[in-house]
Amino acid sequence: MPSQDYLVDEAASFIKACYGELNKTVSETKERLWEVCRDIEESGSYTHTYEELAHGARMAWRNSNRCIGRLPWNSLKVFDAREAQTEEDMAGLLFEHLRIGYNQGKIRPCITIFRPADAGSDGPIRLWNQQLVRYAGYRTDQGIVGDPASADLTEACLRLGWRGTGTPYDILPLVIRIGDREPRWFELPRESVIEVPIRHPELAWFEELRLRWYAMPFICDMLLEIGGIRYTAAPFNAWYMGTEIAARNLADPDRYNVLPRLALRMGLDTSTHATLWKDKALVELNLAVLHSYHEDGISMVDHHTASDQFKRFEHNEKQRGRTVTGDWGWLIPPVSPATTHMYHKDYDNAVRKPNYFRQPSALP
Ligand code: HEM
Ligand code: NRG
Repeated sequence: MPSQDYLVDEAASFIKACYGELNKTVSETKERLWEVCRDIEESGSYTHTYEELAHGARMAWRNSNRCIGRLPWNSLKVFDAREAQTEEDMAGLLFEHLRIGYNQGKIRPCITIFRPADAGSDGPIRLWNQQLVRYAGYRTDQGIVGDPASADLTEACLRLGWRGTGTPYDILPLVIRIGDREPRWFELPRESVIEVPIRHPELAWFEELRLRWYAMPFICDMLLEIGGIRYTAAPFNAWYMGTEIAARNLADPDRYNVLPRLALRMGLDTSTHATLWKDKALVELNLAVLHSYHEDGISMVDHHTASDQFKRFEHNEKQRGRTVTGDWGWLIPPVSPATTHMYHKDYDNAVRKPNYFRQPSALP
């Protein structure tokens, strides 16, 4: 548990910043500061109002140095799930969030916030999934079948008694653990898990590669810290930038590694790097992913548009009298990075709060 001094300092600087941005009066701010300090002294902690929670989660997105998608930070929809007690209740709320966030393809950025680490007597809530929808990765003698990034979670799920069908695209269950209770797993409602078969606008044979990805990223494993309060389960979703799927998930040698297969089908000379066969295959794969999501009516942004939007975010922040922090190595896209403005400037990678943080893996 954080010390009381830490909590008071963090809480006070958050309340001042938050209330300032929300144009609260000086007396309202003072009153809330007094109340928060009193609560921390009396009980060791304090509870955010819905307004503080919602604006805090939005500030945390604005402060996410690795995120290129921050332009609409102030439109994040915030679901307050601090009252949820049982694993069943939590699973139900997350499946509801999945539907509302997906919104039939017109994706809305949303977050569900469960009770923080030191509230309640059961210990912290953790979701074991990296993302709500992810493909299993089975370790076999012939290597991994499915997504290698999910190999550990897949083994943990198998130990809990879950069984997949062994395809490269099995959807993992949601796993929730409250404190040191037994972890519980829930199969996702099939009808809410939308997937996109990847095809190419010109190359008709492309679909024979049988590549697919799920519609929407829904991060489950980060810790949201607002005013010294640590929300260990605060899963959020928005939409994909095409390169995340086409240049990384499907292309990385230690993920689905499809470039060699794709290059072969394209008839490229793979005998030497100098033919740029990887680059040629990458471009067609990126085109195919953008085309498929677009044709299916599912929100997705290409990396050039995302970079223009990030420029607008930088402009907006300047207008508001704030500076933008960023992690250059993450902001630049993994294909054609030097075509974006971010490539040609420096970013201050200072960590501001509220923010989303990596936390130790919850897996046993
Ligand atoms: C990272 C895009 C919305 C928080 C990223 C990355 C991309 C991205 C491309 C780098 C991911 C990687 O290389 O693995 C977008 C787009 C969004 C969006 C297109 C559409 C609106 C959000 C939202 C949040 C968020 C709603 C939180 C409320 C983050 C965080 C990271 C990140 C915390 C760093 C993740 C890590 O350290 O692994 N985003 N994002 N993003 N984004 Fe966003
Ligand atoms: N690269 C990961 C997802 C990381 C977050 N990206 C977003 N977030 N677009 C992947 O699954 O490829 N978001 O909230 O939209």
